[in-house]
Amino acid sequence: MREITGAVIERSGSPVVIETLRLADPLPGEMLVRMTAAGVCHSDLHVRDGDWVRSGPVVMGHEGAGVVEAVGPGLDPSVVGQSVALSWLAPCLRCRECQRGRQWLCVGSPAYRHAGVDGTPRLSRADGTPVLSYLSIGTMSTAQVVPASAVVVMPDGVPAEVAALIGCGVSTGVGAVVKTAQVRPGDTVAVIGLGGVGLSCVMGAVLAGARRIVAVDISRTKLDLAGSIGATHAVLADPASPEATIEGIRAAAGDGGLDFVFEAIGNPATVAQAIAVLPPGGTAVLVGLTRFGQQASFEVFPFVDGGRRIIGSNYGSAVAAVDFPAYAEAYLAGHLPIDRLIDRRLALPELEDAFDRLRAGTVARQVIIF
Ligand code: PAD
Ligand code: ZN
Repeated sequence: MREITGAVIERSGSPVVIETLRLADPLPGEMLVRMTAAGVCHSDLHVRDGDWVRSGPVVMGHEGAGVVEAVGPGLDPSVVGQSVALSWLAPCLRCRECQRGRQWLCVGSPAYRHAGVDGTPRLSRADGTPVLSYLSIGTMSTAQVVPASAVVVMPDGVPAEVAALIGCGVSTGVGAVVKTAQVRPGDTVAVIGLGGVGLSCVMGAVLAGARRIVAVDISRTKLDLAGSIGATHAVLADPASPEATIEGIRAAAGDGGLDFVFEAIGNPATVAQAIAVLPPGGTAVLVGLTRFGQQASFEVFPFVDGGRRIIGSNYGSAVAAVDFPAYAEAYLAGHLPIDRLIDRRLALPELEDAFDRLRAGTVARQVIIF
């Protein structure tokens, strides 16, 4: 048992309160991790703003890195002291999807209960009230007890803030391109929405050898950032005239048209644009997540007639134990400039301000440094 400091929301839609909490020791199958960095992803904002209904009280955060401080009974203690990145989908390793290697579709993960491996929380308030940990890792806290299958050791030399981003935004965006869509050298790609996830799609497209990479956002600053990491064309989107945006993307894609378009916002209007912009044979890859219950629409005849496709990409089809070290090595080799995505570092008590900036769209990726 120890005391930690965590960013708690009472329920979806409530503001963040920084609280001192009690953290129980790890059970078999769990590890105690001292957090070193935690990214602020729009998925946290979906929970904070009540777009997604989740139970509480819950410690926020699902993108993080840390150092293993202790392991539960029966686990190999040699991991103690190692720098790690955390997966927000701790695979159960037993369900059919895990067994067939599709861990991003795991149905038995403790993450869905936002608790420890046995389904009970490790955190509590001084009065004994149990407190959940978002996706079982609740990274916006000084330390957490997490499922061992969420813990991935990082190669030497990877900064904590880079490891944190590998835990969500990078794996989601790069993986959508190289794993889910399997973009090939010479392909033409567009990315709509250039936050941490969309900029990671751009990095993934560069890694995959895409010939043309069309970046689309309402912010010129984000377009410039995308250009500096390898986007070849920029389209300033105007939400008031979607037709002009669609024409701009088509023109930037050139004669061959787009092989793939990645929607990295989670807005029905831009989902519709991603589908509308496709040439025959093109694929829309939906990465952004909407509010619960939202629907998008498209004209059916040309979609079918043109053999177009729509695919959803969860967690960039990540198998964390394999992909996280690979992305880290790609960073070290200079092939994934992950550090370039980070444009603000903050302390845990500044989290509400960080959410304000994310809501306003004025930042790429913010990272809490512990
Ligand atoms: P973010 O808010 O940092 O980025 C969104 C970007 O979209 C910003 O740069 C905006 O300026 C831009 N934008 C907003 N409206 C428009 C518009 N109409 N046209 C063009 N650009 C626009 O978010 P993020 O990068 O942290 O996350 C993006 C989404 O991805 C979000 O919905 C999040 O919940 C989702 C996500 N999905 C997964 C997954 O597994 N599929 C994982 C992690 C995050
Ligand atoms: Zn995320």
